Amino acid sequence: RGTSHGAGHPYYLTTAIAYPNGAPHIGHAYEYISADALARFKRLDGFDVRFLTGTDVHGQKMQQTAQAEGVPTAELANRNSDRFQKLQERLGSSFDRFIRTSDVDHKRASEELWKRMSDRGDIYLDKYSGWYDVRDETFYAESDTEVNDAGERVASDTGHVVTWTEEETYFFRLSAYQDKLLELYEAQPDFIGPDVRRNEVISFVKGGLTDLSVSRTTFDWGVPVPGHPEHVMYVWVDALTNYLTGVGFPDDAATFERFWPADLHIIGKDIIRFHCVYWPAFLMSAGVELPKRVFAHGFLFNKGEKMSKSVGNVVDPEHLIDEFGLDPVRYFFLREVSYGQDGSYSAEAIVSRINADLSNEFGNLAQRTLSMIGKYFDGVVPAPGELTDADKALLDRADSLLATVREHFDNQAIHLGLEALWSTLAETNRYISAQEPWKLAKTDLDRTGTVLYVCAEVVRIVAVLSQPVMPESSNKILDLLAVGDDRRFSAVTVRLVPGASLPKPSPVFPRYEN
Ligand code: ME8
Repeated sequence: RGTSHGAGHPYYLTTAIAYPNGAPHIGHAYEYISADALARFKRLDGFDVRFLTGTDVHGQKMQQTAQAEGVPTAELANRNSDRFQKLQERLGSSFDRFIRTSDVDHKRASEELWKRMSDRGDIYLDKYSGWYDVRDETFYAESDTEVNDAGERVASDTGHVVTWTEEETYFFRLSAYQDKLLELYEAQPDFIGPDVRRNEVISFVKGGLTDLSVSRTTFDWGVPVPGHPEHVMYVWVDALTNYLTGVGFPDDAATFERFWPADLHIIGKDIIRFHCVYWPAFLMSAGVELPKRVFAHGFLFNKGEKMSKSVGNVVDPEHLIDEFGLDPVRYFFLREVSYGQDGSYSAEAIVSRINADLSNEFGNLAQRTLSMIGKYFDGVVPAPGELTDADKALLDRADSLLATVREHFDNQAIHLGLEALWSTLAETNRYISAQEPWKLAKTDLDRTGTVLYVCAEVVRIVAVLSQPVMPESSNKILDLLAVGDDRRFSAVTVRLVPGASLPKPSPVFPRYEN
């Protein structure tokens, strides 16, 4: 693995940390699956990956939910954080740490970041009065709110009800960072992806930044402000700091120096302002290096409709896995939705992907190839003879997949990586139909062996490169091809070994029958 592309270089990626005020939903599952596929690809490609995820337990919403349920806030946080962690395990997420912002080392990291911002002169005490959305834990200027038909004051962009708050709080001098942020977006064009989000952030910052209220005194569920324990930090200050805690800030210098700055923060499109405006400003103030990239995925909708408890269309991700299986669900979301855009899901769409893409395109090709190797060659990988132009073209195409998939995954275009793999499978299915190895077997066994060898090679390469998306199924296929564990990394150039005995083939992607 030392000679592989990543050559053991560190790569640090994170997901957003969810509010555990309720059960996880499909939107959360989608974020975890996609971040996990990116993490797994980097590992496959030889990087020393650190993948952080977890829960964001503080804030007014958590405290209010706990009060409404009549349980202590810490109990609600623990109970639901466990559910988020179990979901990730069920999804096959390969995280290295599941952080909860109640963890002891996180308090230490948050205090340290605060002190550094304060030492810089960017924190001051003042009176805050304005509108607050508890659901999104967001402050709004009056001009960003309106009165709805029901006579309630709501945030103009989300329609969520806001409440008037007036209290003495600490402020962060965000206004001082407007020019520095604009320079950042200019100098580091990759800082925000996709482009539509970058443009959104730039126009928000150009519109002018006001100082940000960063502490609260009307409730106590949070990290106390150093030296002023009657204040707790605004939940987003400590939440964002989790990315530093996760790599040992400030005490474990070795881990921190190895993995910080983060290579990639994966988040949903609704929280770009926090990650692309507040977060880099906090870090600049504290004198900490900035992350290299923030990528915002889109929102998932149930048959095009927003998922909500009142509509009753919230699907438990565990039920989808029970019904369709883990790898098909992972494949579906990553192939069906253009990563970075909104997407929709439905049982019909999932079934159609399972039957068309997995069962027909990939499963049948693997099964036909392997069973013919069984039938005509006693399950021993045939040695290829002289290659025709058609053979060479197909193998060249399969050999180029690693570079193609790498480029797409490095741009977070997961769907395009999968599209490249599947269009090669389609090409291979056309090849096998044209070559008709089942007919050739009657007249020319050498040529049959060459055709099956070429097909088996494509199946092997696609299986190696599908591991980040479908770890279990891809590995089953590699088992059937007798590809050793030491040949399942990105060094796909090692061809199948003629003469190797294969196990008895069994279908990996059954059709979904209702
Ligand atoms: O925002 N489709 O937590 P959260 C896709 N605690 N993604 C969705 C989604 C949907 N329908 N609904 C939510 C928070 N998400 C903060 C984050 S990070 C320092 C703190 C995504 O539980 C959402 O965009 O509301 C976010 O990335 C993640 O789920 C957690 O959302």
